[in-house]
Amino acid sequence: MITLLDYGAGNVRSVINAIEKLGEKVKIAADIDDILSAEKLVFPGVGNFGSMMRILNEKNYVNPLKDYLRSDRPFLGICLGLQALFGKSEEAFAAEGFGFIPGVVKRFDIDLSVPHIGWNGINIKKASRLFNGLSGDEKFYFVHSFYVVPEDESVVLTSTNYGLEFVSSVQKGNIVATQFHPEKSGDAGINILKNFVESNTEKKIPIRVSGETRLAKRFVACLDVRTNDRGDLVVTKGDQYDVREKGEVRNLGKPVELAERYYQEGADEITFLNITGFRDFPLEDIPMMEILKLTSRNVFVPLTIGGGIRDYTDKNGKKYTALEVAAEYFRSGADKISIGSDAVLIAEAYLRAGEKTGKSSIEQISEIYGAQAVVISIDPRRVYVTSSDEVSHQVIETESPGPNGEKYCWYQCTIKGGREGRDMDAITLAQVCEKLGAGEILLNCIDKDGTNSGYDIELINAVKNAVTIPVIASSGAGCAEHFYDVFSKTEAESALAAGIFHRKEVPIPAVKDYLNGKVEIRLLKNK
Ligand code: 1PR
Repeated sequence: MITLLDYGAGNVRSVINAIEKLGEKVKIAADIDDILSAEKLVFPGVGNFGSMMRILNEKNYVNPLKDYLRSDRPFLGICLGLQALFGKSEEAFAAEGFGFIPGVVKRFDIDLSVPHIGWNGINIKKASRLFNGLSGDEKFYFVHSFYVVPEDESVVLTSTNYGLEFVSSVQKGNIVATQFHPEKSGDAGINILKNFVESNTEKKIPIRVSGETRLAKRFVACLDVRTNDRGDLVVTKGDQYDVREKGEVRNLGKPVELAERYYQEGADEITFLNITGFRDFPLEDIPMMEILKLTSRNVFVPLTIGGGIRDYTDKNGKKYTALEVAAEYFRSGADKISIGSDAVLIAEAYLRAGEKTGKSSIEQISEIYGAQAVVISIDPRRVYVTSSDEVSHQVIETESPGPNGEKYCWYQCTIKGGREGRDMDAITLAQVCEKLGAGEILLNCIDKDGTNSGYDIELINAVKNAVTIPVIASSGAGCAEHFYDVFSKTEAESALAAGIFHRKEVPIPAVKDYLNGKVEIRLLKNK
């Protein structure tokens, strides 16, 4: 029996699903006794070091956890569950960790995007039963802005390279902890969990121990979801955001089935966008929650969900906050949430006020769940102008002139699924949202959406050069070469596609085959 510590933040459902997938029973610790009597304890932590330690202290769990660690019974800490083993963290100077492993938690200070989000490798430093069945060149899923620095090198199990070499897992007796998320790292991650759950495995050092690891470029499969006219929830796909064909909503398949297919085919992340979220209200939108719960049972890569995340008053006048909506999504299996229309309104309010209020959904959700859990989905369209000072927006000079030969354009943000243009440009929106605590930009492009004509490289470069957080390039992929283009002509960390996967024009394995050896990517083991 595995005892799991759920202190209320983040997506523990995926850890439970992964361990149950291994045929093991999971019990969620309900009180101090459950911790002290645990045979094996798993501590998944997502979010913010300060709020984690505050909640653990409020529940009087800190001392029982310290006692458990001192008893040297099997323990697996994940992400913040690793950082909690240390003393001080730069994320919350006032907070005190368990101090079980002497050392500190530092923030990445590198000239790469922070948070470190994506699939990276591990340099194995010592033998461990955790590595049974691994060949050593697997990649694992990381999503963090801070890393641990132990005083005693002997506890270091693995390191990983991202601007610097940092400790990505530790082991002290039966106490192991990883910065990466095994429950979100596909088969390689399930393997690590299996080795933790099964205690009769001997120590191993895999055959292929790499010297330097590299962050892979990420492939995101996106499922635009809405109800069709008969009320069925379907995966649809727009053509420049128009999802109707002969008046009918295009139906490209069932969300859960498609998500599982893309996972099996090697997608590094799956994104669900509830494209009529601006109309509906997620907490009443049970089918969308069900999709997430069902998908997270069999899909062990990160899940992002977007659509309708905003403060809301229901028909009975009951008020809900965006934070409550996000919390329900995280509890249902999401790792990240994506905010679309509301982000534009929040940025407009910020620019009017000229200062942060701490009240926006971006600020509140990133405060509790961490910046890495907040994605901003931008829906811009090009507006051509004859000169760069014709408008007060951030304008770029373009290689593809406008209908009247205009050499300049700006990218107008829209809300409500492209239905309403706003007096805001996409570059400014991305910059403001980063300031407010967002951790990643999903950069769509209405002009390119569903056209198979390739990504808008100019837009992606303009936004990527304006922010320090990761950017997901989206809209327009029509062939494997388009992925090579975006990864060779921009610094985008990820590339998202939808139509070509739904219409089976270019399956994910074919894209990865084409890019293998050209770009650092995550390959499935049977490759
Ligand atoms: O505004 O917070 O309620 O969120 C609504 C979400 O739904 C936003 O993330 C918005 O991008 C999305 N959305 C709204 N309407 C549409 C539509 O298509 N009518 N889809 C829509 C956005 C863009 C991409 C698409 C890529 C790749 N779709 O996600 O998947 O363009 O497509 P391709 O590879 O086929 O070219 P809120």
